[in-house]
Amino acid sequence: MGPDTPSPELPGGPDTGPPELPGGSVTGPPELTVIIPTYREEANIGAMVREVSRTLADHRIRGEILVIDDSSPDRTIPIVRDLEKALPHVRLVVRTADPGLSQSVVEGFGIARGSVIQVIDADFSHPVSLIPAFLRRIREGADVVIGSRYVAGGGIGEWPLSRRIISLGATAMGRILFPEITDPVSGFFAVKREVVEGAPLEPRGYKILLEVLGKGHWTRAEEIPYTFENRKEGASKLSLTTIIAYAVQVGGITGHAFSRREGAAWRELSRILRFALVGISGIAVNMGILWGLTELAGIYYLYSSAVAIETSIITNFLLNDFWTFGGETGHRMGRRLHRFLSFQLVSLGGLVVNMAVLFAGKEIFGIYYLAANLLGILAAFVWNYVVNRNVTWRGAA
Ligand SMILES: Nc1nc2c(ncn2[C@@H]2O[C@H](COP(=O)(O)OP(=O)(O)OP(=O)(O)O)[C@@H](O)[C@H]2O)c(=O)[nH]1
Ligand SMILES: [Mg+2]
Repeated sequence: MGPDTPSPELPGGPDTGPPELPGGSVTGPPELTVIIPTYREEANIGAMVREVSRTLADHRIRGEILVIDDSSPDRTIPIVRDLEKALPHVRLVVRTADPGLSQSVVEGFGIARGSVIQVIDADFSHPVSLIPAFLRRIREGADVVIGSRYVAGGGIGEWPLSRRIISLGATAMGRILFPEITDPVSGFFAVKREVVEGAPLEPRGYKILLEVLGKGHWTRAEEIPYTFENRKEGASKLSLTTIIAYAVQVGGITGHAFSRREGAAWRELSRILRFALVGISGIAVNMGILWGLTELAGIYYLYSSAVAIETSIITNFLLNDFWTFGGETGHRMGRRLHRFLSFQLVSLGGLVVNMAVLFAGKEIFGIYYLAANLLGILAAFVWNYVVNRNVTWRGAA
């Protein structure tokens, strides 16, 4: 389709903006910037830009569409150039250096004129029809709105098992930092411009949302369920380097949280640190009681050990309940007993995890048993933290 023959259903740009919109002026800055990163999307981008355009017009949203392309060798650029001429609210940016999805999105943040920024894939994996709902949530006070595949009502299309596993692993890693967010690596999200403005984003990985959550300025994040559809056309670009880049990114966000000492990721990391310190104190309690009962009271060492283990579970629980999770989940005695019971059961599970890893390490992989036990302790720590965080102290902010 040439620039001179816009199809009749295309909104004509600023002059179609309804005058009753808040802010009034039809030539004023857009409220919403929709960023569409592209690389070799000739098969999708034309239809995608038109669908976004139509959705904005239908909902009377004053918006602009920013296509950020990494010098695609296919027809992506000429297609968007034509649309740019036909639709005044469409802009194309062609990048020539430092290619990458996250880099492109961050460049888009820098030039977006809207006070709200929406990011969406070009391949119809994300439902365009939800864009107005994202904007509404932001208007109602959210700083970040995330399209989630993992809240009730969301889902993923037919993914091969390998992709499911990679995606779940990435999500799980992200959830350690942001336990209240079910899909912290979603590529479909909206933010207030202030969230990313001036934030020290280092767009290395594939998962720009995690970077935004880790380093942006936000307090209220909400999720909207959606079903991820497989790309309509074109080839997938997910690779091993992507996964490595993601791990580096998680490391970077962790470092940032430690240096800044505020924000959601820091709250969670400092909690993990407190949980670890409590665990170490538990070892001291366990050893001290075992020694005292055996040496001073002359009790058979295995009986001493049973008392020592249970005492350390109790002191660990109390320290975690009052300190690690700050008593934020209610002080009523009944609730506390309930949490204790849960903690006790999780600790037993930790014992099993520890022994299973010890056994597998020694018998299957031939690792020296003390080294294998260290791995077991690490695995039990991860188990204890993750399960207690999400079950025993599920509600902790
Ligand atoms: N600017 C830019 N955009 C990219 C780059 N890589 C991917 N994209 C775009 O980012 C969006 C998501 O990329 P996809 O290739 O769809 O990634 P995916 O959804 O994980 O995998 P598939 O849909 O299976 O290909 C699409 O709009 C791509 O065109 C890149 O290096 N630079
Ligand atoms: Mg895709």
